[in-house]
Amino acid sequence: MAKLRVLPFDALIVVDMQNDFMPGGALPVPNALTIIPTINRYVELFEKANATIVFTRDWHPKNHASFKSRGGPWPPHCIQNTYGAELHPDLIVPKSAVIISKAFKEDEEAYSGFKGVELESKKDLNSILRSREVKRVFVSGVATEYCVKATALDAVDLGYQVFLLIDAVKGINQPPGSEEQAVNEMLAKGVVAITIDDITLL
Ligand code: VGL
Ligand code: ZN
Repeated sequence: MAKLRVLPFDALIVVDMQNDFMPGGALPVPNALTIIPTINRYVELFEKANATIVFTRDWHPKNHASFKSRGGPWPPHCIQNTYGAELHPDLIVPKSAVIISKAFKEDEEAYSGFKGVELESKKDLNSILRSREVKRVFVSGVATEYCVKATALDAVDLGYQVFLLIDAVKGINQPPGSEEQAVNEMLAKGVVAITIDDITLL
């Protein structure tokens, strides 16, 4: 495959690289720390190309409907304004990055970044990307089977060309095989899996 050149109308989406999803956190994704250096390399490439860089974050109120205490599947995690909800400190987060918060309403689950908003402007991710004339999105982060998959598939439905950064995602993989299944689902819907070696600046 010829290398892909990163263009100003591209967007990197880094999904939910928050402390609670890292080992030791409330809802750990195995080996999630190992993708941070690769994500940082993508961030630097996209920054140099003047492309859009988006970080999504799970941003739950403390009584969120997805928590076990309310009959949901998950332990409490990513509670607004706590350490667990912060992006991991080793991530490079440029000043110009767009931060998208999601699942901040008590009674609504939202896995996809496209269900989130930039809190200050209240703009949703699709409007932000459309106003910047973004055509292609490159998705990384955690968890492959949940928020990464939901974000990538919404992007396909919204008409973006979608790349999955396969060297920069991690799944919970419970039961084993579920991460691979999620990747295959994305590929079947037109998502293209690439690694950092498939990308170039010039
Ligand atoms: C996620 C489970 C619960 C994710 C968020 O970021 O994939 N998974 N909340
Ligand atoms: Zn959550």
